[in-house]
Amino acid sequence: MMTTDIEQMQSDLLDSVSAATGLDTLDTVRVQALGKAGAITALLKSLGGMSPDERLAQGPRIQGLREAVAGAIAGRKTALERAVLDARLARETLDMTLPAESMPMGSIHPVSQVMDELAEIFADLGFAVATGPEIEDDWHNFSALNIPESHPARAMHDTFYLAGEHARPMVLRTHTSPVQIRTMMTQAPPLRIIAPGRVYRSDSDATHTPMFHQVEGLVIDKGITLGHLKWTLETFLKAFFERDDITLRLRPSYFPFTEPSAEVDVSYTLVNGKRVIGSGAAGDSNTNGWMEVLGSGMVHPKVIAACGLDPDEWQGFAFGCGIDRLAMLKYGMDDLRPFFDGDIRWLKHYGFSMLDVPTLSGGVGA
Ligand code: 2NL
Repeated sequence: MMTTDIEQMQSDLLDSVSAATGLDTLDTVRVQALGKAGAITALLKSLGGMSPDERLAQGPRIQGLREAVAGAIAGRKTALERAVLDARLARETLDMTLPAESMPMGSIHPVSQVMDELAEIFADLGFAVATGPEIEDDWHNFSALNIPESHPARAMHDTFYLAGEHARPMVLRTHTSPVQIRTMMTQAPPLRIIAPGRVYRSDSDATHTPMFHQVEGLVIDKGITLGHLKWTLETFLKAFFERDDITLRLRPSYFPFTEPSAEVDVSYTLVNGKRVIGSGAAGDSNTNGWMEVLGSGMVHPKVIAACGLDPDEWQGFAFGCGIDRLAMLKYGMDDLRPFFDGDIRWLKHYGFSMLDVPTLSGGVGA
């Protein structure tokens, strides 16, 4: 083939490439030139039948033609795609200033709602919210809390132990107390904190789930007494259940980490067969009673000392309770298990609007 023919072919093909106004037309040009039966492909094939001298002369020309045309096609393709995208971007505009057409359909889980309520109520009393790891070593979860190696709470059937070799045995925390231990060890007293969060126990039936939620509270200061504990819990429970007719009963109890220890009961009244927190107390035993809601006590001197503080200088009180149980009592659920099923119908029924932010001024459970 003559040089002029190749030059003519190149200029014709480049013209076709520039003339292509759409990706389809461009692809037709590509097939005609470089496809299986394309003109350039035919030229490349013809190299095989040439004499070595001829091939040496024609090869570079044909390859040059192929490169020029392939390059032009690629360039044109990029430009056309860019034009398509630009057209789409110009067409598909969003007016970000328009109001929303409908509200998002998610809802706030009752556990989250109650956690927010607790944070709000205790913030008003000067408590900060503290958090910590859910995987703990056995010192922070047990030893620092005066729970000896032999204590039943450490037994395999209650605690989830992590497999593998660790410097200390690792567990899924069985309460949020290790958060308070860590706070006592890193922050100078006086302290007022609540520690809400997930806790784990190897237990599963109608009233127990292997993961549940707990909140603990801790005050460390000078001259703290059981009187401060009782006032704080009474103020908290009145704010939480949003009624003033709440009577507390403190019963002597035992926890390794508090001395003395007290279980806290609140009075309830039977209304249509359901227990409603408030009023009653003594009176008719058929319609009134006491319900246990919290465990509490004065922080054991050994626990204060384990955290590096002098128990003769610093004292305090602590308490703990289940958040899931608090939610059930306040919002009238009678089964714990649906809390963790993620059933959209249950959430629709018991969930809260994300605009329903608990505030003391607006009512924490509004
Ligand atoms: C219950 C009882 C309680 C505590 C938790 C605590 C934490 C520290 C020191 C001392 Cl760091 N005490 N926490 C105290 C008394 C009771 O929980 O029945 N929970 C479900």
